[in-house]
Amino acid sequence: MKNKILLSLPVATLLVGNAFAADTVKPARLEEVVVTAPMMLEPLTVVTDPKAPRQPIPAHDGADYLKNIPGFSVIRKGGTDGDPVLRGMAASRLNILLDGENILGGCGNRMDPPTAYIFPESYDRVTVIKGPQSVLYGPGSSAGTVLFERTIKRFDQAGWKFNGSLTAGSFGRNDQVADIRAGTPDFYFQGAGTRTDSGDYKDGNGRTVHSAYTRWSTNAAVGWTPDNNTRLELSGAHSDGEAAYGDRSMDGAKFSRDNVGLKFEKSKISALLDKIEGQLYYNYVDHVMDNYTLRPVASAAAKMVNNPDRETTGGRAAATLKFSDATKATLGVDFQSNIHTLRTSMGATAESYTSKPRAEDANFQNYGLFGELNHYLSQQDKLVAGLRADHWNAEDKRTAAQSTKDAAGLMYTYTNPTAGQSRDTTLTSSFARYEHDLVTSPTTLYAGIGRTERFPDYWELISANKESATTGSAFNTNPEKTTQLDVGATYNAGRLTASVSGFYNKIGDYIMVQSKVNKTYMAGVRSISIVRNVDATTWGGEAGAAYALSDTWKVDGALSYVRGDNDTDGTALAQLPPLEGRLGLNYDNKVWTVGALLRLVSEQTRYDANKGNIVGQDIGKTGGFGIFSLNGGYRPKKGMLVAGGIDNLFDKAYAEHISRAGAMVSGYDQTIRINEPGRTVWLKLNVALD
Ligand SMILES: [Cu+2]
Repeated sequence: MKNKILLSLPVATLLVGNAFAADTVKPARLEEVVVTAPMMLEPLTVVTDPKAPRQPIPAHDGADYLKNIPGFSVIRKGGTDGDPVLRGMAASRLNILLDGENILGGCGNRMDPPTAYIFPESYDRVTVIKGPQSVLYGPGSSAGTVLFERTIKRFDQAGWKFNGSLTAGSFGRNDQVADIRAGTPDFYFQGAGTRTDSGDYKDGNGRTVHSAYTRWSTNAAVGWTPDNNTRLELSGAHSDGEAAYGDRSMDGAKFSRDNVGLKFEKSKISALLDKIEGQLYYNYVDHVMDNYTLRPVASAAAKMVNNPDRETTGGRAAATLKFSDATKATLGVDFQSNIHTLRTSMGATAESYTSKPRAEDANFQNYGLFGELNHYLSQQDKLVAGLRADHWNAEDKRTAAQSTKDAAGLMYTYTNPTAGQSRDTTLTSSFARYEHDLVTSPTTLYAGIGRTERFPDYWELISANKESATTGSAFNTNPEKTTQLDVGATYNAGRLTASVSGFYNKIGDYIMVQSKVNKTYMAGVRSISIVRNVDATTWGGEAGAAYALSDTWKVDGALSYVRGDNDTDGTALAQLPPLEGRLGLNYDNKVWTVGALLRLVSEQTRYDANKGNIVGQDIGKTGGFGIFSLNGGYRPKKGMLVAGGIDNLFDKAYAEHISRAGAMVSGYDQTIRINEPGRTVWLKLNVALD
C-alpha cells in the first residue's frame, strides 16, 4: 500500500477536466494548505479542492465553502444553510450543479438553497465560472455557474483509495467524513458518508445565536469503465438534517433528499466525434419546518408546521465535435421538470400533518438546446462563444394564495387570481469571449459579453406571501434579462500569480422582492412582500495576487467590489455586499505551515431598506470591520495532514451587510442582523490512503 498526498493537490491537477480548456492548463505554484482565498488562474474560472481545510472554518455546506472565494458572500440565517451570493446576485442567478444535477430546494421561505444539500468534502473539485460565460450547464445562470464534481479515475489495476477527515471545533462542532473508492480497470465502487454537528455558536459579544445544526449524507456509485474512454455510472444519495434559524419563527426539522443518477460518457470515438455524454437524474426533497422541534413553543395551540416537497427530474445529452485541432464545439440538449407541493398544519394536532394530502402548488418544465464553440485563431488567440434556447412552461396550481402577516400578525387567505394559469415562453442566452495570451509575458487577457434571459423561479412566481405590485399573485412576473461585459487578466510567473476580473452588467426586468409594502385589502391595510421588475446596473470585480517571498514564505491578497443601482427607483441596488479585502501571510516548509489572515470589510452606506431578493432585503447601513485569524498545518507523513485555526482571534462582534435580520427567539437575544461567530478554535485531521 503506497501513500500519496491527496491533501494539498496542486491546483493544476484539479484543473484537468476544467470545463473550458484543459489543454491550456498552467501550473499553480502557490497552492495553500489551509485555503483562505482561492485564485482565478484561468479566465473567469476558479477551481478549488473542497477536501482541503479552509479558514474560517465553514459550516459543512456548499455556501460557506464558496464564501472564501473572492466575489462570493453569504446571506446568513443561522448556523448553516446560508444563501451564496456572487457579485451581489443571489439565488437562481447562480446556477449550482452537483455532478451535473440541479437540486432546487423545497422551502418556500428559502431555508434550503441548493447548497444546503451539498456536503462539500464528498466532492473532489469545485469550479466557479463567473459571469454569463457558458451555456453548457443549463439556463439562466446570469451571475455564474458553480460545479461541485466528483472525479473518479479509472483504476489501472485492482485497488482502493480512502479519504477521510475528522474535525472538532468550538461550540461543539464535530464532523466526520469518509470516502472509499475501490475497483478494477473494468469496474469501480465509490461510497461516502458525511456527518456534521454543531451547537449554537456565540457571537463576539458572547451572545448565543440560535444556530445549532446536525446534517448527514451518504452517497454511492458503481461504474463500468471497459476502457480509458468509456464510463457508465449509476449513483444514488440520501441525506438529511435539521437546523436552527435565528432569523425567523421556524426551524428546519427535516431536509431529506433522495437521489438517483445515471451517467454515460465516451470519448475519442472518431476524428470528428470527440465525446458523447448522457445523463439522467431524479432528486426528491422533503422538507419540514416548524416552531416546536428545535425551540420551545408557547402553547400546543401555537404549533405551526409546513411540509413542502419538490421532485426534480432532469437530463442532458451532448456531443463534442472536433473539427480540427483548433476548433471544437459542444452541442446538446437538456431538460428539467419540477413539481412542488405543500401541506401545512397548525394547533395542538400539528404533528399529524403527515396524514394530510400534499397539494401541488406549482410545476415547471424546461427544454434547452445549446451549442458552445472553442476556436483557436492562433497559438495565442482563442474565441469561445455559445448560444442556447430554452422553452419554459410553468403552471400555477394554487387555488388560494396567502398574504404576509399584517401589523397585527394576521395572515389572510384569498382566492388566487392566477389559479390554474399556465405560462409558456422561449428564452435565449448567448455569449462570446476572446482570450489572448501575450507572447512576451505569462499573461492571458480576456474580454467577453454575455446575455442571459432568466425565467423567474418558484420563489419569485409562487412562493407564499409574495404578490405583484398590482395583483394578488406574482405568477406573471417578467423574465430577467442580463447583459454583462466581462474583462480581465491572469498572470502566472514563477513567484507571482495574479488575476483581475471586472464586469459591467445591465439588467432589464431585474426581479426584485420588496417587503413591508402597504396594500389595501377589503377594509384594512396589509403589509405585504411584492415582486417587482426593475431595471438595474451593477459593476465591479475581483483582484487577487500571491507572491512567494522565498521558498517558504508567501503573501497573498484579494479584493472584491460590487456597486449597483436600481435605475427604476433611482436608488442603490439592494443586498450588495461592501468592498472586501483579504491579506494573508503564510509559511510552509512542506512539513509545517503557519498562516495569518486579515479580512477587512468596509462600511456599506449604499442600501435601500426593505428591498432585495427572494432570500433577504436590506435593513440599513453597516459599519466596517476587520477580522484576524491564524492557522497552521502539519504533515507528519504523506497522505496525512493536521490543520487547525483560530478564526476571529480577537472575538470581534460583527455581521455581514447582507445577512438576515435577527428574529425574536425565546431564550436568545434579538440582534439587528444574525451575527457571525465569535472566536472559533478548530482542528482538522485529513487522511488519504491508497
Ligand atoms: Cu423551510
